[in-house]
Amino acid sequence: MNVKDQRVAVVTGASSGIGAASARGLAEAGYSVVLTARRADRIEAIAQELADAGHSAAAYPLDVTDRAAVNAFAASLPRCDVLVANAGAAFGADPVETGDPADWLAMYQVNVLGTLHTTQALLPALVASGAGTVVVMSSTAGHQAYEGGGGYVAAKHGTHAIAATLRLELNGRPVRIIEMAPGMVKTDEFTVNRMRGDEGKAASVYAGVAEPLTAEDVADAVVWAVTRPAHVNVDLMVLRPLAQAAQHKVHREL
Ligand code: 8X3
Repeated sequence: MNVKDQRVAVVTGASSGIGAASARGLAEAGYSVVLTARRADRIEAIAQELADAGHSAAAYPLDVTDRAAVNAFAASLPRCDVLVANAGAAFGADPVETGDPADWLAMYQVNVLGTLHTTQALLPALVASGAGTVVVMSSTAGHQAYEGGGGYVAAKHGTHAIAATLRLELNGRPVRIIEMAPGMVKTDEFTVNRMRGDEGKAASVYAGVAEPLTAEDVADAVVWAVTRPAHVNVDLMVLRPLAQAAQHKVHREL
């Protein structure tokens, strides 16, 4: 296939976890993948790994909270068929009573405005593709509150609101909005970052849980949803490990 004819998938937050796994999955599904994240060395290594395996992949260092940088990135792309708006993070697990407003602001910036910036900037290309897809990575935290969820729950409700609103507003135009809402996923960085580097606290989140979801489990769902025929819109997928019946109902073998 001529590379210029290949459909292009942009993945934000592609340096690790769900983003990196989604980029790998979409490359294997035949997309030319553009990996973006702040850490250039990480995305360049993954792009190289994909290129070595015979896939089309490129790395573009990007902070999704920087609107001017996102606009410049969008202008550099010859086409865009899929956006996986995955970049996101949690900072802290404090109660609302004592949560740090600076953490709340940082979470709003990456989870809500990051999704807004990339979606707005790439929407013209997605519409022009004739069959565009946006995967919005929300969370079960975007649908259900829990103690200590605080600013992350608030921010992911905002991420969910973007997906739900955009789907209505784009009705009649050729862009699908797919919301992925994973529950307990064990990745290298997410919970360690949330617990400010405290590996012990991060490990306790998964204590006794036989099989938390992996980044690859979520990526598998992303690739499945993206590769449905263009008229099929997977509005929302809620993914949890078998051991997590609900946010508060987790089976632990301790
Ligand atoms: C992460 C899921 O349960 O930690 O998005 O909020 S949870």
